[in-house]
Amino acid sequence: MNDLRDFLAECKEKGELHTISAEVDWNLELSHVAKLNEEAGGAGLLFENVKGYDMPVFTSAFTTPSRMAIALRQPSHYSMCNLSREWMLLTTKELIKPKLVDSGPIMENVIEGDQINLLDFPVPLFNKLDGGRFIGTAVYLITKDPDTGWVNLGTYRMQVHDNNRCGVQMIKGKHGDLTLRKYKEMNKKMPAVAVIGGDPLLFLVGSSMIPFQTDEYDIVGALRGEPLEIVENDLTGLPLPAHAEIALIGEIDPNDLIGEGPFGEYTGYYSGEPIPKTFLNVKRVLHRNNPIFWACIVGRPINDVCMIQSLNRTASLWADLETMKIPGIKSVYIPASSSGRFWAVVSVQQLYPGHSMQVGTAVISTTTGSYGLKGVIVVEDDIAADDWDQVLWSLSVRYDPKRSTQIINRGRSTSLDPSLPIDSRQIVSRIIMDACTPFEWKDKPKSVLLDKDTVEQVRKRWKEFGFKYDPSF
Ligand SMILES: Cc1cc2nc3c(=O)[nH]c(=O)nc-3n(C[C@H](O)[C@H](O)[C@H](O)COP(=O)(O)O)c2cc1C
Ligand SMILES: [Mn+2]
Repeated sequence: MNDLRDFLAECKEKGELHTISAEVDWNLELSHVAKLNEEAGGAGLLFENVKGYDMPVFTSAFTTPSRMAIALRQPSHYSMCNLSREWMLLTTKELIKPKLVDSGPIMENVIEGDQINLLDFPVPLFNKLDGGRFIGTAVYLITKDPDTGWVNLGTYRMQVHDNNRCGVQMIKGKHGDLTLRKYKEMNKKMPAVAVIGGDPLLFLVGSSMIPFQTDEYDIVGALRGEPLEIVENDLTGLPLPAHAEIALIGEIDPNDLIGEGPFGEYTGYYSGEPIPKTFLNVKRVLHRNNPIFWACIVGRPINDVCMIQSLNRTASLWADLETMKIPGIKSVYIPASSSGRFWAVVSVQQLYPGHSMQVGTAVISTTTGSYGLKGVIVVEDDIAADDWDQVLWSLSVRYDPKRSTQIINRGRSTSLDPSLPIDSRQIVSRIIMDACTPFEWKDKPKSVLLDKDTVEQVRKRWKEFGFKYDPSF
């Protein structure tokens, strides 16, 4: 798989793509059709006939694990937990650098200077109170560290301001922001390219917390199992994926700001009032012949963003815990329904007194868990971290609120947490819920377990009982 087109073809073949040929308006209608289809657990959508445009729009790429699995080249029955584990394993091995090629389909069309109009693309208005039309949702911004040459891909939402300027909302501390600060010190503008399309892994990796000074391209290579093809653009010298659909090439002036937002976010709430933010001044647009525009629907979970965050935060939290070499970790899960970031569940085989609480306190101290997470639930190893019914059962029968809870008063938060007052969202409290029977108890309650011999006997006689399905035990 080299590009978005290959991904769409594979989705189609597996019944995971629905094409809409009826005319749909970019103004609210498109996002609403997509959102309602996502809520029904529907397929990815390709809008072929967007009012006033002849360019198709793709949405809902990752709202089910089965399509996420296609992008990740994993078996389609894999759960999110399985997919995260594969991600963790592949990205903590040797990384694979991209391969520079002379040309690629992204060079097929070039638009320069005053010929550029960002609204020549079928940019949706997603929700009624959005500050404008957002061209960048399924997007990644490419920048380069002027000192070390580190190439970063980061997904930051992008609102169209006018013909050739669009906002880039880089939250403080994100890699794009750290690089921009260097340019600011040098009194220079930062060259940057916003890209849509290419291998879908590019967007997945661009929106993941990849470690500082690690090139996202190398992570994409590791997940692909082969190098990604890149071309070097003459205007900025930044490496672009050769098979991308659309590239907006330009620069960001660290000292020039335009009011951006609000935007109906993946938490199900709007981000606050318009705030002055940096923007991309687009000097050149590249696109393939017959380009496909790609967008992520937002609003209340489940949506693409929550799924992506669930995937990459589960993987990075799992990797963090592995790095700490805490024994007994069985599975880790940050559910998409927690907006893909606010709650974590870890399953652990308890080996010594205090072990389960060690896991809980470890989680909130990891790189992943120290940002925005507000709760950890630790369960015993007979329960998978992504089996919510069993997790709730655990909280019912192994958990005593006073004994099993610890509250941490101050942790790093996110400005997108709607449970905090709008003007003080820097700090959040955290809760650790230890839903494990204390290891040191001498007199443990006795689990009702099925008798092994009888189970074996039942398995042998299964067909005799007239069941039409095979035993799964
Ligand atoms: C669709 C989507 C939109 C996002 N929008 C933003 C955003 O506007 N600002 C931001 O800082 N992070 C945003 N994120 C999260 C970042 O992509 C994520 O933190 C990523 O790690 C950033 O890359 P970096 O670590 O290289 O800075 C978004 C993620 C997704 C999936
Ligand atoms: Mn990065």
